[in-house]
Amino acid sequence: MATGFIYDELYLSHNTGPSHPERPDRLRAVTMALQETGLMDDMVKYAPRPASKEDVARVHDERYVQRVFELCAEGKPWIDTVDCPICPESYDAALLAAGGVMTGCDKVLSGEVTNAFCAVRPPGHHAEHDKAMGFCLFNNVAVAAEYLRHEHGLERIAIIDFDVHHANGTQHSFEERDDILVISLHEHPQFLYPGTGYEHETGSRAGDGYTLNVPMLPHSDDDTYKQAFDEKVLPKIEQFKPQFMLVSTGFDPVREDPLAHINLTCEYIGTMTAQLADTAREHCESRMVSVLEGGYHLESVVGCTITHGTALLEAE
Ligand code: SP5
Ligand code: ZN
Repeated sequence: MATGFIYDELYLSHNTGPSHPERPDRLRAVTMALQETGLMDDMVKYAPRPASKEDVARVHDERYVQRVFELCAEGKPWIDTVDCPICPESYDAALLAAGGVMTGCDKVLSGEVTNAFCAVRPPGHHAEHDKAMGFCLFNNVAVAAEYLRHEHGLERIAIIDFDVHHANGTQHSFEERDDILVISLHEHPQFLYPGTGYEHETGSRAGDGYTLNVPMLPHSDDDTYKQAFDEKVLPKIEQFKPQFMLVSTGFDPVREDPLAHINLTCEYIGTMTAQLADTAREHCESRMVSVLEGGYHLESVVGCTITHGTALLEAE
């Protein structure tokens, strides 16, 4: 079957200023990479629909949603932290980012495509219940997981996050629940923002054992990641038997990335993607939606888009 690609030019209008690493050129790099290699021709393009306030409020405090709306409309320069710059268009872009992942899920569940790649911004995995963090406004993947639970009636969803930063917002959304498994592989919290995601954070109450953090030491490389993937990540997914896989895809664990200290190659990003796609084939008829989170070295974003997109297209 096929791979869906979800993207909209509105994502470029979230203007973070001239010197911010999370900038529109990141998505231009993604689309250029897919176009120039011809991978785009093999993908099915979909326009994202915006998430509604109600969709977002399954994850976020509605007063926070309102606050994002108002601060953007008022032309405020940032929300909650200077790390999270906003502009008047940011609210609509953020709703379209969360909705884009929902669109990807719809297309995969309808069987139109096997899997999908959502090239969205702003990213989402740091966004908390009632505050913006780490360049993120709404937690795109978390909103989509709740959508799959409530609107599609799925009972077991696995979220795998290989962005180099801990998926704090995603973890906190679901850490007391056993229906949504959250796995985050990231640079060790002692060395990198946001400073959470220790191995001992494993979930609580009904969610005990349904959060897996895999902290990686600085200078970890393809080999150390492969070992962690084979020994920890894949067995955990296999034990859970998900009906759907959401992947928070960060291109920032690569060696060239300016924000972290992990030394993956772009080739290995493709290998991880292929392993996840294999697991999805085994457990959930290949149903998998990948969502862009970070990745700040533009040439590496190009390289990783090619390996990631190729692996998605090669999935059965
Ligand atoms: C999506 C993603 O990859 N986000 C990465 C966010 C990295 N942020 C680093 C910020 C470091 C400085 N933080 C100061 C916080 C003051 N409130
Ligand atoms: Zn990141």
